Amino acid sequence: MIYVNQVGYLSGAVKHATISGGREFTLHRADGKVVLQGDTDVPVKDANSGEEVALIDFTGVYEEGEYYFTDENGDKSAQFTIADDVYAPVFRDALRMFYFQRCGMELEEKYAGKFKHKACHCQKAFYLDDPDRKVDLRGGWHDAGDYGRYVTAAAVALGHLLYAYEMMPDMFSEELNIPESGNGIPDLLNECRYELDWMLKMQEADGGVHHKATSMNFVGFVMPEDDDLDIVITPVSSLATADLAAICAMASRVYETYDKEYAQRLKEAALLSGEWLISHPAYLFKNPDEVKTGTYEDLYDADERLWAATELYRLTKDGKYMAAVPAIMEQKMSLTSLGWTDVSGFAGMCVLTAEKGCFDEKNMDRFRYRWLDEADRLVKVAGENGFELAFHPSDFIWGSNMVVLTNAMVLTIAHHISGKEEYLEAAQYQLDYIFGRNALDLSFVTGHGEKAFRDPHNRPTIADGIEEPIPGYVSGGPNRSASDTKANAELLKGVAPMKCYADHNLSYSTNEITIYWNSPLVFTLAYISRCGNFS
Ligand code: G3I
Ligand code: 9MR
Ligand code: ZN
Repeated sequence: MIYVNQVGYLSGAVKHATISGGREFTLHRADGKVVLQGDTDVPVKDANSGEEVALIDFTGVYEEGEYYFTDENGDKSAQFTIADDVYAPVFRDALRMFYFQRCGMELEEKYAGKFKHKACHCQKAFYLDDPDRKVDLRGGWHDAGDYGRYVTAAAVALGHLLYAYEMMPDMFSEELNIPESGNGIPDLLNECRYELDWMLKMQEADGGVHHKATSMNFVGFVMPEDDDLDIVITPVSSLATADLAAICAMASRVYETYDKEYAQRLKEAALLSGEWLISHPAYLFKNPDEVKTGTYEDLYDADERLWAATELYRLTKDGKYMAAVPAIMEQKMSLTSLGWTDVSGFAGMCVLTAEKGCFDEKNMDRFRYRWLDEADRLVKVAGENGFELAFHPSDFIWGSNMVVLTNAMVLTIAHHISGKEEYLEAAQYQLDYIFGRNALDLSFVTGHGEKAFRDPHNRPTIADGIEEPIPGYVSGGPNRSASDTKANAELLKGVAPMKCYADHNLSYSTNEITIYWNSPLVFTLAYISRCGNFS
């Protein structure tokens, strides 16, 4: 068996495949013509997949075209492409995913094709701690396969996307066929504004930000417009408040070129939440008893406060925001993590990508060392296993594909600040895994790759009566602690971590989709498409 990146390889990039159950390989053109033959080093046992595997390096094959491998048993790998623009279609679909997540507006056929649907969740939402108070909360993106909208999840998705735009604006000039296309503003900014506008509605006049807006219970498998459950807004949390302060400060900087008024509005919102943070202690979030939807439980708000402080400082240069930073940095946090529980990596990105002289050298160095240390660790772990995945068995948690993709982000940013190619190569291997170089022989992105997953836990996909899923969605991925009816401790007894997965729409703990699992794919693809064609 030979596992490949089924979407394909950039002509000039490092090209690896993984072979299992043998050593001999043959690379063919799609018409069968043999291009390369060889055998690998002695296979070694890979703890993540439980297989004996070895590496195939075919970096020297540059010619554009369609290819496949066979092994000594004649087994054929998935077909793949080598080309300079090989990631353009998946990049576009991964970005258009956010349009399909839009809430509160009709998705018209001219933009959504057969995946069109009517406007959803247009009713007023009410406040849990003041039920007579109601508000128009239309807008934003559905978080995931459910129809909830959660501020901390939103901020993280926006963080990945807006940093991608800020660092690589040239990668986002293509129009995405969304309603705002052609208005003179890059479509990534149009799309992100849809979410930012909703987030602003979650902010109180005193700056506090409500944690989430969902129904009391998860609705059944219906189209969004058929979900008529009441929408409840849960209390303010310091997590949501800090995340809003951070992302609005960051967004204010990014939108400044295109819309000064909007940038000003974002800045005011950021400052307001910034003040709230200074005068309030930690208000963490626990689901109120009657609310059963996602919690995004996070017992620690220091990393959110750190992200807010660095972004607010970068925007205003007001020293009061940085005053608390050294103390915060003494606390336990990674300074490289880019997920919703630990956002301290966004503080890292803020500092490391800032204009020269913005942050003092001592702060910069601290972030730089931690970042490069983590990137070195990832390179080392990747080098020690058969799929060159920077994972140990314990890393296969709920949403493991987000960890793979944010690891790829850490590596690309390390490449950005150091220029060391080994970081970029390791980032490519993480992307290879997502696109099918894994022991499931499966691409984790719908519609991209010969054997792409097809049955996500995504309510519209389940309810729309259309055979195939919307293309461009990232699956949560293997989860060794899976806990649903299609993947759970009993069914997965003895199954290797990388195979703890079910391509089934009931498997929410391995096969759901979310905005913040797509967003790091967008970042990684932008970076690799731009810089990965180097060897
Ligand atoms: O970090 C620990 C790890 O140390 C431990 O070894 C491992 C063992 O299970 O657990 C890890 O924590 C897991 C955590 O995700 C990691 O982020 C928890 O078990 C796991 O239950 C938790 O899952 C979260 C899930 O909600 C359930 O709370 C996912 O991260 C989170 O993405 C997901 O989010 C849901 C929303 O609530 C609702 N909308 C859909 C969305 C996606 O599934
Ligand atoms: O659809 C829900 C999904 O978005 C969540 O991630 C998941 C875990 O909280 O829950 C899903 O909803 C299920 C609920 O938890 C239990 N009853 C069945 C629901 C649909 O599968
Ligand atoms: Zn909706």
